[in-house]
Amino acid sequence: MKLAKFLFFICLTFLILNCKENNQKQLKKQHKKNNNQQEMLVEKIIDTILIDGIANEKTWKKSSWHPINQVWLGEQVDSSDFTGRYKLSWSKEALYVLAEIKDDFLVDKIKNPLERWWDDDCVEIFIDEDNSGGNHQFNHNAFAYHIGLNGDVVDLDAKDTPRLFNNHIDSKMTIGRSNTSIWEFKIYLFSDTYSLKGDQTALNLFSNKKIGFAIAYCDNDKSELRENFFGSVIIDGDDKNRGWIDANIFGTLKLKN
Ligand SMILES: [Ca+2]
Ligand SMILES: [Ca+2]
Ligand SMILES: [Ca+2]
Ligand SMILES: [Ca+2]
Repeated sequence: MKLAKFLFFICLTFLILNCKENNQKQLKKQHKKNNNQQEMLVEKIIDTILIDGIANEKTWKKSSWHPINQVWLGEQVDSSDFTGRYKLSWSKEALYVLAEIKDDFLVDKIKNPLERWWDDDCVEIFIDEDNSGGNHQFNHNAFAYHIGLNGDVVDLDAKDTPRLFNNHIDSKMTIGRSNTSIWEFKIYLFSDTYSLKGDQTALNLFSNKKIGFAIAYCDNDKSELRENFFGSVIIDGDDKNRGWIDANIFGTLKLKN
């Protein structure tokens, strides 16, 4: 009898695991992202970018701003509560992002970076290295990096556990006048076979490469929970808080020399 029970549980576990894997494959297939959705061209760096939160590089001076102006959660607010914009560039080593965020109250009250990281102010950067689109909730088909005010980088690992991915993004933020912060990011890219215990060598970038990308800001000012969530891409439908699950909503970057 005991043996029968044991065999039953083994079979059940196998079925559940198999089902989960098939579901993820199915999801990837069903929702194929447009190869050029909300496409933007990104020019290569023309000088070395120092990650110091100061945008005095020639590369930044000649790049244009793009808005972070889509309400993904919460409501439209006035420009002193939140205004955000960003610039992009790339090198063989990494993708660079400069973000300028105006936020009236900077909140970092949850000391453990792995606890409700989205309820403190943070920049969220979405990366789908091969622009495949598809589900990435419990796998590394894409990443949803939350970068806190102190530079900690948090995402879920392949088993739904929050982890620090501080070796994926170098960043520095400085606070200037009028509650405006300047963030500089150097983002290393990893393939969908990435594992925390595996090889940590980042991929090389090259001209004409396409990358799934979006950037957002989680704004909390005076509340227990996040008040608003503003993103860079237009998301159809009522549920706009889908970036952490679904890489189909990301825009597309095309790298140019
Ligand atoms: Ca700099
Ligand atoms: Ca605010
Ligand atoms: Ca992918
Ligand atoms: Ca805030």
